[in-house]
Formats: sequence, C-alpha cells, structure tokens
Amino acid sequence: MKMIRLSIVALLLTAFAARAADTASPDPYANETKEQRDARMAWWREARFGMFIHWGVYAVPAGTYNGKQIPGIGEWIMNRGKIPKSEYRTYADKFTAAKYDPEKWVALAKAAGMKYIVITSKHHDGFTLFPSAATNWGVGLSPYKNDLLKPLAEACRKNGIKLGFYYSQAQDWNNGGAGNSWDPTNKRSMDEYIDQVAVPQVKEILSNYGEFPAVIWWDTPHDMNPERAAKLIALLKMKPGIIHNNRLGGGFKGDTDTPEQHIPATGIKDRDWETCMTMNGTWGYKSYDDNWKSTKTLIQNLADIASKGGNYLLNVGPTAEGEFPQPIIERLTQIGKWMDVNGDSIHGSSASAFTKLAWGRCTKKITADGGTLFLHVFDWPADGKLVVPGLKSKVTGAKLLAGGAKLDVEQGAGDVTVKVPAAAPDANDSVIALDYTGTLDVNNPPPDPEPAKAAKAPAKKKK
Ligand code: JFZ
Repeated sequence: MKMIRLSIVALLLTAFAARAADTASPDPYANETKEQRDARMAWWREARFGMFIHWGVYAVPAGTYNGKQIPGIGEWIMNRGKIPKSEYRTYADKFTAAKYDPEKWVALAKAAGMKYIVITSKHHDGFTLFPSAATNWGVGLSPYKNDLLKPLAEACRKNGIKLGFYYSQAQDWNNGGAGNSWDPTNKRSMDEYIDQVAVPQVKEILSNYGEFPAVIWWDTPHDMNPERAAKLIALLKMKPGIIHNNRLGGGFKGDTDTPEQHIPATGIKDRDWETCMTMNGTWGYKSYDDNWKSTKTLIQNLADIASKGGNYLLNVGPTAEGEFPQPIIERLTQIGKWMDVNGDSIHGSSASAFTKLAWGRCTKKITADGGTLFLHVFDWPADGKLVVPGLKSKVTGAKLLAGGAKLDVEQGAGDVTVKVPAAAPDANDSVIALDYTGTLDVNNPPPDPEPAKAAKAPAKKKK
C-alpha cells in the first residue's frame, strides 16, 4: 500500500516537472503561434536574396602557410595547416582593414538586389570583428583597432538592409572551445568556454548594434548538448523577433534550414530554408581561388531557389584590407542589372505552381483575385512558342519584364502557349510575367515514379 502511494506521488511529481519544463523552455519561440511566426519571418521570406560575408584574419594568409598552399576552404587554414595559436595570432597585425568601406559593401549588396547581409562576427578561429570583454583575441589587436561591425550596422540601417551576425558558438580554436586538437594551449572545458566566452559574446552582439542583428547564424554544433545550447537560445529574448538558423545544436531546430552549397531538388517541405553558397570555392578569402561561377549560374541559382520557396545567401570573402575581390564586384554588378529588370519576379515571390518545366523555372505572386506567374525561361524556344503545361486558370495577359513588350497568349484546353520573339531578351534568364484571374489551377503531371526500392539485399556478413 505504502509502495503504491509512493509511486503515485512519484508519478505526479514527474508529470508536474515535465509540465514545468515545457512551459519554461529556454527557446523564446517555443510557444509561438503560426500567426506570430509568419509575422516574424515576413521580411525574410520577402527578401529571397542575401549576402553572406566571411571576413577575418584568415584573409591575411589567404590560403598560404609557410610557403605552401593549404587545400580546403580559406577560413579553415588554422585547422588544416595545424597552425599554433601563437603563430596564428600574428596575422592580426596584418589584418589592416585599411580600405574597409562598409557603405560601399552595402551599396554593392543593395544594387545586386540583396535585402540582407550576414557577416561573421566570430568564426571558428575565435577572432571577433567586435571588441569583446570576454576575450582579447579580436579586432582590438589589429591596426584598425575599432569595432568593424558598428559602421556596417550603420550603413545597413541607412540603406534599409537587414544585418545578421554569424557566430561560431561551439568551435573556437583560440578561446578554448571545440575543434582545436593540434594546440595544447587551447585549454578550457567546453562548459567553461560556453559560460566564459560564448554566452557573454552573444550578449555583446545582441546588445550593441541598435535594431540589429536581425538574424543570428549559428554554425557547427560541435560538442553542443541541450544544456549548453539552452544557455545560448535563452539569450534570444534580448532581441525580440530575431531569426536564427538550425545550426545551434542541442536538439533545437531554429527557424531556417541551411542547405550548404546545394539546392534541394524540390525545396524543403514545411520549413523556411536558405541555401548558402560560395561564388568560387571558398568562404574566407584565398588569393589563388579563381574557380568562379558564372553570372548565368548565379542568376539561374537564384531563380531556381526562389522557384522552390527558398532564400539564396551568396558569399563574399573580402581581403584583409577590406575589399571585395574584383570578380565578385563584377558578378554582383551583373546580377544587379538583371535584378533591376527582373527583381519583381524574385522579391516577395513564392514557389512554383508547376512540378516540372522543361525550359526553366516559375515563381509566383498571388493576389486577392488572381495573380502573376513569372516564367523564368532558361532555354528559349526555337519555334517562338513557350508552352506552359497544364495551366487552366484564365490568363489575362503576358509581357516580357525586359522591355515590357506585350506577348500574345493562346489558351488551349490543356496548356497555355505564349508567343515569344525569336531571340531571348536575356542570355541568363528571360522572365515573362503571366497574369491570371481567379484561383490558380494547374494540372500537373503525376510525379515521376519513385526510383524502385532496391530489393532488400541479403544481410551483409559482419567482418
Ligand atoms: C561551416 C563552416 O565550417 C565553414 O567554414 C563556413 O562558415 C560554412 C558556411 O559553414 O561549414 C559547414 C557547416 C555545415 C555543413 C557543411 C559545412 N553541412 O551541414 O553540410
């Protein structure tokens, strides 16, 4: 009898504790409604296009250590080259930022049609672009001395561009965080690192930049656990409305998925997502990486991502002096020219209504009665007829965004055909805006059959 009474008490206590833990989740968004979430994500969904900036002292060696080109991404050179802390720290002397002009950076982003910037406030090497009371390993040791984030935040504010901060919360190869296995002087327990470095620094970046950061971009949940992550996610309440990604760790999903260097085939169902991508093969500046993607690839990636309902976060790795490499300036400028004409098909658009289009991609905007389909034509039809397969809604007009010429449309029983000029107006992606009334009605072909599941292989013998 006594036993039973005891177990009932235990049961009640456990249930109560679980309940309490539930309401006291460290995640300030744990109990958010869909409406609250939609409102919070609205600017980000509308934006569709942003700039990632990887900037730090790794831009000094720029891919070369001890006369040897170190393979891999530039911001990982300390790790890949097993550079001792004492030696790596001397790079700060040459991180001059002498030509740093944040107004120019923001102007380039804005002209390219980007609506937000995410910059590395601290990458895995632990170097902070801001002065921190928690560590001395940061911009204060460089000739520039002052906070590099402040003037960027000011330029963003003035130009209506949102600013977010990338923060490497777990790996820290200089301040005792995770990931440094080559230098025994990087000692601190992970919990001490979280309490003494990550938590105070996240407080700093959430406190000192006015309306920003609008985004916090965690990265690499190395050695994170629910308890450590809880200490960081709890800080988000300092910045109501802030958006954060899925790389915190500890079981927290964040607001956005972050496919890296690739575009998911059909987007990501029921999640906001953002593909981050380099323009060459590195995030942080490497002097000899000339593996540049073409402007055409970048524009088509942007259209592809928007057609799947995602955002494109396109990276720039400035030099130690604070300049964007020339090939990046050229590409941003060319993308901007395209966006000046076609930006309406990207900003504020939503995912395609078609499962597949042989000639390109589609984005759309739906209004109270009808809407617009933006047909992104990558492969211009040789016969002057662009077939929009399965579109049944009543089409009311079509025009080219380039030049604005009206196009004739033939509405058949099954398909819609747009009569187009002989030559593509844009070699990268010509966009046709097709207006319709009523509800959007598309008869999509049944999806491709799933690749047949391989017949269950006989269990492999264990070695
Ligand atoms: C991380 C960083 O290590 C890298 O330096 C850069 O900042 C990049 C944007 O993010 O690298 C990752 C993180 C996640 C994956 C791959 C590389 N991932 O999920 O596949």
